Amino acid sequence: HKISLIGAPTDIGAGSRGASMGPEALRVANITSVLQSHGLEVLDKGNLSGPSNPWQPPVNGYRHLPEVTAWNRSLHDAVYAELQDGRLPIVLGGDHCLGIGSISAVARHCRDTGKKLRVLWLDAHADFNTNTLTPSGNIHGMPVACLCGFGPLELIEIGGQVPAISPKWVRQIGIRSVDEGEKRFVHEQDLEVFDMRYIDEMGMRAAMELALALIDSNTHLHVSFDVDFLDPDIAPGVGTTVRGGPTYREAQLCMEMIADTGRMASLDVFELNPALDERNRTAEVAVDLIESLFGKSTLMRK
Ligand code: DIR
Ligand code: MN
Ligand code: MN
Ligand code: MN
Repeated sequence: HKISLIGAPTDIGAGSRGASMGPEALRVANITSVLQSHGLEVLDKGNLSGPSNPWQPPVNGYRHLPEVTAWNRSLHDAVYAELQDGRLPIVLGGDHCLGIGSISAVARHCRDTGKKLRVLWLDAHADFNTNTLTPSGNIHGMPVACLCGFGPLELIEIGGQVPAISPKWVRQIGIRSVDEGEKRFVHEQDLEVFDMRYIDEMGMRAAMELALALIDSNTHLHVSFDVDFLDPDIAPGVGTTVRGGPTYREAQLCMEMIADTGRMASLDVFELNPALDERNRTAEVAVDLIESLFGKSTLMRK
């Protein structure tokens, strides 16, 4: 696969400012040359542009809905264009509200090409809130619900079909913070969640074996990597740290098992917040893990 980097510098859906600087921090951490060192062809498409963050309170349970819509439309178009061109898009976020534009484009591409879609959602949070369930109004807590058709029309229709995806296509890993109403909704919609309790008891290997089960040569595997998936000890540079996340080794195993499928065809890297980081170390750990997603391994692989 040939890779296209798409920067989406906004924090429009988040509860703190700074994820808008994520794309540049990933570039400073050498994402391009690290991928090139594995023989991959990388084209950095630069950054999208969109409305600035007006920092307003929620309206009808949504903060910044018009601005979130504008950013996601533009990201949808950019991701869809790269996929149509036969390339593997890596979205450099930006907050996780952008998962709506990115994954709705991936779902559209899968409809065009007759592929089955599997979405791996690596996150501390389920991101399954709606405007009535949300405690914050921040749309970065709602992208999975929007993709499954639960959200405002302007967000759920971005990919040209409502819903963009089925909850059955999603596997969530690393979850450890779900709001009260959101919990009930996750249960109701029967999302498949490998939460930290599961990973503690069964191990990352067993969790990933199940999350990756039934992937075949006709599967498009999309990875949506919210950097707050990682334990704050290794990844302090995010807006909403939640203690008790995967360690460096657990995260490496997760990425290596994804790489082993050979089916990852699109990737998001969201919620990196350089304003809260320490000397860019969270960006560096993210790039290190992305390297594993693209097949870095200690020894020759058999
Ligand atoms: C919380 C925080 N569940 C909310 N969400 C996220 O505001 O909806 N933080 N995604 O990263
Ligand atoms: Mn394709
Ligand atoms: Mn998230
Ligand atoms: Mn999160």
